[in-house]
Amino acid sequence: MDTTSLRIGIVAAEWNDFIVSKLITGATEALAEHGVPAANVTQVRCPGSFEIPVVASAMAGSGRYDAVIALGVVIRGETAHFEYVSGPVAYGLANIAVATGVPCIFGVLTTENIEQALDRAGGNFGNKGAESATAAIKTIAALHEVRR
Ligand code: INI
Repeated sequence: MDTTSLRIGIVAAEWNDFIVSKLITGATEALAEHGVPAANVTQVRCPGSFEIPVVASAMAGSGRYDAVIALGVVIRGETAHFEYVSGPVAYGLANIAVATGVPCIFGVLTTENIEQALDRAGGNFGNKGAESATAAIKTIAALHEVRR
């Protein structure tokens, strides 16, 4: 697959920006390694992870992106409504992807504490942003395969 013409949308939450910014870096660096030009990658920020689906929906529905990567960090210890934020984001993205046919990658960390999040944002357990970029490329390739 020619990755140089792929257009990728990234929607990232502002909450926990000191961790989310590491996910964004991981995603953009991985996209570049996969051959996607930086000019083809659009980044949009939204207030919190709960707002990710509505922005992802607009991006996916616009016809301007081959995939949307959603990045955020939801930490249980900081909110009593952890499930009310993380669940809708996950299910929202899955529903948008199926409804539009545009992959919406779930790169939202849902962790018990900050340490677990940092471990997955370039720490001991890799970078979920980079993994999300790879998942986007692989899913686009899979869809090319079944649609041709
Ligand atoms: N948003 C996050 O992205 N991560 C969090 O950990 C978080 N906590 O802890 O509350 C969070 N809350 C904000 C939420 O996503 C919405 O922006 C807010 O409820 C307004 O709709």
